[in-house]
Amino acid sequence: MSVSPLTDTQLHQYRTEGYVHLGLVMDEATLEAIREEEQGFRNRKLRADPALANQTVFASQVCHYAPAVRNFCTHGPHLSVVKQLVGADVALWFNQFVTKNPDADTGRSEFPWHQDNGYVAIDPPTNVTVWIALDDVDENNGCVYVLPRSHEKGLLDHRRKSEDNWHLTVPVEGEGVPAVLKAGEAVAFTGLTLHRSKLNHTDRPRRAFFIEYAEAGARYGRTDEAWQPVVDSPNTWVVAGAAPLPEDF
Ligand SMILES: O=C(O)CCC(=O)C(=O)O
Repeated sequence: MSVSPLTDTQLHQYRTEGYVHLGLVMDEATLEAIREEEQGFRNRKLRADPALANQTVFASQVCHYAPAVRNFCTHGPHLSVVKQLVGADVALWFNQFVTKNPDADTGRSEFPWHQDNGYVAIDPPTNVTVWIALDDVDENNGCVYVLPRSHEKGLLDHRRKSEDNWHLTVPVEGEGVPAVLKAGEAVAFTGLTLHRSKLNHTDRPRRAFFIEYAEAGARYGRTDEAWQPVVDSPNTWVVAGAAPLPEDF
């Protein structure tokens, strides 16, 4: 399958609003293969911690272990559009399954407002997150909400949600816009776009997979660390173009 190039209007929306819908990016066979890989990670995690059955299950940097995911992240039909958003030199920088189990409305499956760069900053912040629904998602089962134009605020100061919760967050007023998607469809947003997801009120898991791509020449940094080239991170792979050679190569 192929993904239609973004029109000038869509590119303008991404630049001004901080997000854009990409439409269908995964065909049925890929979707099935990736769902099967997700199930494998989830089963393993649930065996280790049965309490996750009514919380969100995360499986990060799964490319090494999951060939269908790896093939999609490095050769998927969405990459042409990613190049439109990031530029010719693109590094696959992060990938993660996020499976929001029904939590019986206890609040444990909420993912609070944050910018992806609030966890690990990227410089320049031209990175994009491609968030792909593996199930149909809407307001009832915990779709992602984006806050239009929030990327214009720059990198915000994120704090732990609470002492016993590892999520980082910032105070936000407003609801945001729900990204209602069919399985296999994606929304793309910038590393500075505030987003969140609410509870899964259904009785079935809400499965999603997201990928972050950065400029291959970008640097990454956590608050207490010096900037490092993105390509020096062990999980990074350049999927288009090339990274610039460092001075001391
Ligand atoms: O998939 C979700 O519910 C939100 C996940 C998210 O925003 C993240 O992991 O950064």
